[in-house]
This record gives sequence, C-alpha cells and structure tokens, in this order.
Amino acid sequence: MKISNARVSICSPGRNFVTLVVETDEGVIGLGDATLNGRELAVASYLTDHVLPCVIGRDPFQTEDLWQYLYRGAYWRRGPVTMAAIAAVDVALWDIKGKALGTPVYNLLGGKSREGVLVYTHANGKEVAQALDQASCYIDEGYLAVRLQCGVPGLASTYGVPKGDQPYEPAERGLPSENVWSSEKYLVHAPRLFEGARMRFGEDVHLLHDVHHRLTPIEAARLGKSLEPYHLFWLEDPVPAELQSGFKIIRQHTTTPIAVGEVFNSLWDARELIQNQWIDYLRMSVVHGGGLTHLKKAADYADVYHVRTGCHGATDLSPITMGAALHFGVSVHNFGIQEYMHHSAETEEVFPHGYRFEGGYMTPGDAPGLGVEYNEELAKRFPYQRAYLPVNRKLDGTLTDW
Ligand code: CS2
Ligand code: MG
Repeated sequence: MKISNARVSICSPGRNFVTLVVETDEGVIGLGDATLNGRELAVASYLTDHVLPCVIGRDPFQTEDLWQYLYRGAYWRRGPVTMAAIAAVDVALWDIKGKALGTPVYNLLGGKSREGVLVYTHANGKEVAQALDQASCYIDEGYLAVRLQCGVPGLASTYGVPKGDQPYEPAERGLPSENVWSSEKYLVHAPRLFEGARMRFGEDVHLLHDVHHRLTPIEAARLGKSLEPYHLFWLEDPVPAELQSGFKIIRQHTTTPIAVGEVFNSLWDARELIQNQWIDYLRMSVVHGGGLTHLKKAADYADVYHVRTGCHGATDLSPITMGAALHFGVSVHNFGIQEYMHHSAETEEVFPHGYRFEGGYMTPGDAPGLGVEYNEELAKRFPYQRAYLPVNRKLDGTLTDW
C-alpha cells in the first residue's frame, strides 16, 4: 500500500479545526488532527509546504520509520507547530493501518487494558454557586469527575470562565481579548470553591482545578496546601513548566496531586518532571505531543515513575484527537483520566464518530481505525475564521504567564 495523496482541510464549525486527509492507492483513507489553537494556519502551511510532499509514495504501515523521518529528518526539532504536523501524519497512518487490518486502533496499541476511560468535564461560573450548580447538572448526567473554575471577586473576567451564558470556549474570534489577574485575590478565593463543593457533593466525586500556569512555585505550594482538605484529583498547570525544578518546590510542600503538560510537545519537555516524580499526571495530548507513536513512548516512560496519563481534551482538540485519545486511553496501562468538553453540534455533524459517553466513562467504539469520520462537503460551509486565545495582565498591567 502506498500514500497516493495527502491534503489539509481547514474548517470552523463553531471553532477552527485543521484536518489532514491521507489517501492511499488501495482506497483506504486516514484522518489526522493538526489543530493548534490560535496558530492554525502555521501548521497547515508546515504540512502542505514541507511535510506532505515527502510522504507521498511511502508505505503508510511504517509509522515508526515515518515518525523518525519527520522528526529527525527535518533537522529543526520539536515545537508545537512541528509536532502537531507530525502528529497529524502519524494519527492518519494509524487510522489507515486499523482500517486496512479491519481492527480498532486500540488493538494495535496493545489491546484493551480497560473497557472505558474515566473522563472529567468542566463546570464554570462567575460565582461559586453558579459553578456548583453547573457541576451538579454534570453529576446528574453521570459524570464522576468535574473540573471546577469560578470568577474571582474584584476581577472583571477570568480565563476559563465564560463571559455570558455560552458554553466555555477557549478561543475568541477576532483579535485577542484581555483578562485581568491577581494571584493574591485568587489564592484567597479558590479554596472557598472547593469547600463549597465538598459540602454540597460529599467526598466521592473527583474534583479537579486548573491554574493555567499563573502562580509562582511558592504560591502554588500554598494553594496546594490550602486545598488538601478537599482532596483534589489534581491541581493542573500550577506554574509554567519551562523551569522544571519549580515543581520540586511545590512537591516539598503539598500532597495535592499535580498535573501538567497540555502545552508540552515531546517527552523531553517532561523528562525531569517525570524522572524526579515531581508530577502525578502528564497532560500531553495526541495532537500536540507528536501523535500516538510518541505519546505511547512518553506514557511508557512515565509508567516507570508512577506518573499516569491525563490527556488534554478541550474543544480545540478535534473529534479526531478525541477518538485517538480514547483508543490510547483504553489501551495504555498507566491511564489516569481524560478531559472531555462537549463539542458544538456543528462540530459533531462535521466529524461523525463512534465514541460515546456513559456513566462517567467514554469508549472509542469498535469500528476499524479511529472510528471518526470527516464530512468535508459540510465542512466547506464553515470557512476558517481568525481566532485567538485571550491574554492576561496583572492589575498593574504586566503580562502574566498564560
Ligand atoms: C485548558 C484549555 O482544558 C484545559 O485544561 O487549559 O482551555 C486550554 O486553555 C486550551 O485548550 C488552549 O488551547
Ligand atoms: Mg489546562
């Protein structure tokens, strides 16, 4: 079998997605997600102008060799644009392999370690009460794990908390909007959200929280400590992770489990964190972490150090990545949890899929390959629209870490 054609298709059914369609001479088609929120066109160009001409004519079954060819062969390694492009090719090839062999991708990754993967969803609100009301609805729907975020008194808007009644969507169309931030106000308020949650929902539901890299290590240590009575499943992205030893300081002070890695794009970004056991969950995703080939290696490495997976799964990861993450999640032994935010109805129509949610868990379905399709004709009705993630400033105007 040979790759006969490969093309990039960009659409915006509610939000932007970059999709790679790989065709073969035997008629089997594979899909890959190449979406990089707010930088979509850069990955599309990297693929179209530099990567795809090199993959035409190659055997799609050689996933390891093609991964190494694209990673090592480019000379310029790593970075989110490069790794999202490599991931798109890699995932499309695994999809082709599964379809050609008539088996779901999880069987190619070692088979099922579990029937379904535990997922968490997002409950947000301007006020504590609103966030808890939303969480209550999700718990009634069967969710066993909920991420809680709420506004901070004295701050006009907070990232992760939608402005109106719309469901939370990370990017906004047009140019970047700006939010304000105060670590002082946030550190006082955040524990109240979790105190309220435990009082209302009891001890059994898993609660998670995302700090979006805004604190210093010692501030994060204080937060982790103050949240200990509410035994979070995890505290996510407490500090930026370029300086990996920052996590050592957090670890020295708190037993709250730590998750990080949605912006990582290779195992090298997490090596010290894993090796030193400074984290508990690795959030790298299939699309931003170099595809199934690389993420599987990262997970196997993490397993040695008691670190479990917790893949990023916000709405900017397309249903193709969600499908791939579920095949990965049911198979990989040190799976922890998977993030799941509902895509818009238009997105679901453009990407019909076999994965489903039931009773707190998601299953990838048993269709050969990934079990996700792409309705390209329908996608054409939703052309690309420029959109960005917001930026954040402290009260004095200084930019924060994201
Ligand atoms: C968040 C996301 O889901 C998460 O954990 O951090 O909202 C993230 O900010 C976006 O996916 C960025 O593209
Ligand atoms: Mg996050």
